[in-house]
Amino acid sequence: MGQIHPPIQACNFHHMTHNIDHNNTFFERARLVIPGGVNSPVRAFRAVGGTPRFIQRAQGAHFWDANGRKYIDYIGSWGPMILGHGHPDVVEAVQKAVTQGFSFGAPTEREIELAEEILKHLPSMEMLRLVSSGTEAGMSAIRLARGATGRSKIIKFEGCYHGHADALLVKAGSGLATFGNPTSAGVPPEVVQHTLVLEYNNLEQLEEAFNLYGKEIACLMMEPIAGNMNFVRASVPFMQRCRELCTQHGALLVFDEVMTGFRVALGGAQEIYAKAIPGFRPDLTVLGKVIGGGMPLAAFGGPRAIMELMSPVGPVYQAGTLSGNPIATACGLATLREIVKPGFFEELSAKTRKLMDSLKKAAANEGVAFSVDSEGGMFGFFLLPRLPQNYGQVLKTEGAKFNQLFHGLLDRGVYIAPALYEAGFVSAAHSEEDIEVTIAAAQHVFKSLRPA
Ligand code: KE4
Repeated sequence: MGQIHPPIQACNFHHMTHNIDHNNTFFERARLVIPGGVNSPVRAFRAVGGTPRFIQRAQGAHFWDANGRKYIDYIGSWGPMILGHGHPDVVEAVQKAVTQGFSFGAPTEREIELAEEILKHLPSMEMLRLVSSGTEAGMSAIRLARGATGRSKIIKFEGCYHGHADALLVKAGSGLATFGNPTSAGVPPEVVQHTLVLEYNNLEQLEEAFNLYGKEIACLMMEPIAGNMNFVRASVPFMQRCRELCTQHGALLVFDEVMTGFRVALGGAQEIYAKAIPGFRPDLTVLGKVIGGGMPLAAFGGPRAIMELMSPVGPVYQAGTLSGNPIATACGLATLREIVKPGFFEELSAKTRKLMDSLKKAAANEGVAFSVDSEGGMFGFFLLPRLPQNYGQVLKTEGAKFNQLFHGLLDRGVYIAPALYEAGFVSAAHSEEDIEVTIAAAQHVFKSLRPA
């Protein structure tokens, strides 16, 4: 007689029946039809090894994998899920939106509402354009900076990621302030010949680059707090110099706040730097993740004089079938309406900082070198005695140790980023209990990481 199937509702979770690991089954099937079995490389667990978890559903601070295993989620879709998964007001807004139509290819009121809401919190921006991904927003901002200045060269920093547009897939050149080489196959050298890659927080290289090429530089693009090398802050003196040199040479300062926007503070990282540097503001800002609430939505914006260079008003072309998509704008707007509520960021910041301080203490108890940092609902930690200031220092982390930490936590139901150069995220849905469970799990793992 065939296997007696459990009641239908249990089937949804593909419980580990007869020791079948459904994550593995899905992964093998996925790899036959999708490169690496994933639609974005970091999800494949290649850096940490093991089988990616195929997520069946998520709720609050948790999600469940194909075996019905529950995890505390510190990825939050790499930033968007700042409220946690399935916030009732966001679900309701999206459900209502889908009954009114999925996509029109024509303007809607909600795009205006979302634009107005975003602009309310970012005084450096008077206008913005909605697009469908951070890559698209970053790529468009570069094109706009080049159109606005009539210049071709751009500066970026090693360890910062601004999406996968060709001109940005560049690694540092050989010597100081030399032009970059492609980090990816398929990017012709001439496409990156105008991209200068400098070391983050390196004042000397910054000065040299502007001395050599100042009048040819269209923009300097940076993550103000670099979440793509886990969590590295631009020092205030460095940030001040970026601003001064851009102003002095007529280059635009482009803040890539796809990850930090509406995540580290309501006004993003630029609000934090404006507190340290009076009158500070970037020229252009790139946004994504939180403003879409988990749906495909991103944006770039700045002063009216620059933004009105964008088609159809000005000569810089950019377009998108699903830009400002009505379901995505409903999701983004409902998300923003929650995070603007009084006390939201204070509470999120305190919870995130408590988690970091507790992890640091747990590591210290086992003599494990561990440094932490956080801002708002974004955090980073390093198996290093001190916080790194640039990509080279981040890479001093022993990969094997990180992998041990990653899998030790994963086995205890705590899901952190499967790569040591990625940041982590706490949501409003993470409870005191979630934090306690995480700390307890980390205490176990740090014991196994105790130095010999
Ligand atoms: P998307 O094209 O992935 O929406 O955004 C690109 C991007 C731009 N700028 C910053 C600062 C970003 O962090 C990102 C995307 N972040 C990665 C996580 N490090 C997304 C995760 C992934 O690539 O799957």
